[in-house]
Amino acid sequence: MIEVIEAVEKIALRIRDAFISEDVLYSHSINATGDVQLKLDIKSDLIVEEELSKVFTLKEIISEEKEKILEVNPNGKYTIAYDPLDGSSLADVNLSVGSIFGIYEGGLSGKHLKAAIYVIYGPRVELVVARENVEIYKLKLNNKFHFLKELHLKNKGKLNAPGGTQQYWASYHKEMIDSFFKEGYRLRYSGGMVPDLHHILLKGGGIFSYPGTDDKPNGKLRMLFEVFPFAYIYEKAGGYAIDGKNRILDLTPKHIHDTTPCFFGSKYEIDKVKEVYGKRMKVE
Ligand code: P6P
Repeated sequence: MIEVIEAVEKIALRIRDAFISEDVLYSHSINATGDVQLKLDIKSDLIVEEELSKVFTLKEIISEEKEKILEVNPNGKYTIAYDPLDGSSLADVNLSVGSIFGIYEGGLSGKHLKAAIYVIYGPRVELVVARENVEIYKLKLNNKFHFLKELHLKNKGKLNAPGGTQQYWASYHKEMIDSFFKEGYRLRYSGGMVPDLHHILLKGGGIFSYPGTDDKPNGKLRMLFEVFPFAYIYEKAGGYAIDGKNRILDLTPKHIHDTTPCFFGSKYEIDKVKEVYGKRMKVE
């Protein structure tokens, strides 16, 4: 697994450099999920594919930007699913963005995840690696990542990151989000999954939600590249990740680009989601 982490470190340096050298204008191409691609999306995807293809323990790589699975080493052990530059449209307004990696062995359901990694490109470049623990590393001037600390979620937090198009939220979802604000939670939502979940992780607790809505009944965030890796990270940090009723890591996608509603957070907040959504599941 160390060879995968070392490849991600190389990827992080090359994408960081691309932010400085490349323009961020839109290209004329569409990705596998139907998103218009930024030139940085395409450049980042090429960088990731190039670096991961050299890793002998990787059998296949699956990109959020590509329709199909790519076999890179027939004798490899792992499959890696990645979002090369999540929230890339935020890059052209100079907000933080990230790269997300899920490393799977023996299948592509939540239970097959063996590690999860993300890189956040902000005022600092930081790397978070979840195996048995969750560790954060900071990029120093010598272009090396230095271990900072382990990350842990407390029982309850103060941050509320409510995703999704509010006009399409179910009434009970809106009431739940408002109830957190009435308890004094602070709104912290940038529109970037990596910085928004990184924020809650580093502050030790809170809730990030991207529910099913009238316009997106299965949510927006992709299971393999985004939701499973962060569910793994949050659980290893002592938190929880559910789809409203089920544990995220108990789910299995039917297609590699499947999405799911998702709630990530500490115990107090996720228990509230279970209470509100559990009632709805009974009613419906
Ligand atoms: P919305 C970015 O496009 C992204 O995929 C995630 O990084 C982010 O959490 C979500 O979409 C934001 O979606 O609908 O709130 O703009």
